[in-house]
Amino acid sequence: MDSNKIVIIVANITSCEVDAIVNAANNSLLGGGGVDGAIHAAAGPGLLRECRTLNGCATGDAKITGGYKLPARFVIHTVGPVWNGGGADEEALLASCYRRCLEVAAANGVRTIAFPAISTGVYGFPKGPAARIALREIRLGLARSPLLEKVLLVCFNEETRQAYEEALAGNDRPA
Ligand code: AR6
Repeated sequence: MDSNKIVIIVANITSCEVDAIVNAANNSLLGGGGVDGAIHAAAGPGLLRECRTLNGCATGDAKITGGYKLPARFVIHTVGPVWNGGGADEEALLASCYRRCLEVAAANGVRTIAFPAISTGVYGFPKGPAARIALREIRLGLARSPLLEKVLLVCFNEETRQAYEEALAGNDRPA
């Protein structure tokens, strides 16, 4: 069953040995804080050089680069929505991030991929709803892409891990 391919881990995503790691970036794709800063620091300056050629990225979309000094071969950069209370299409935009990352991954032969909890840091998206959206889109993506063997949900804190565990068990509270 596809759910067996989804693994929740607590880790620094920069150390994940997968084909591709996902970056929760901003529209410029030129770096920032949080997971974006950690990925650029670990990948080295080659990543920023390649990002400069991409002309940024729309919210909800994704673009791929090399992984440079990272163990991952690729970085898939996506731009999550800033949480504004829920009335500005945030849920659809976050779903689009996961969907586009998985499409870009499939188009590049990616078999193993690691996601951070997109938008749930600086961008303020509530962790429970974000976890449910992530799981729903990843399950749909797994059903569409038989090549995908493993999807890591990488948590940087206990709250995020809890949100994923609850969403995966299906015993979470409704949004
Ligand atoms: N590994 C895994 N997860 C991490 C790591 C890491 N090394 N570092 C942070 N997280 P955030 P956003 C978690 O703020 O909310 C940047 O400045 C973090 O605990 O990195 O999408 C960009 O340039 C949280 O659960 O991303 C944008 O301007 C999750 O990653 C803006 O932040 C996302 O937190 C994007 O905000």
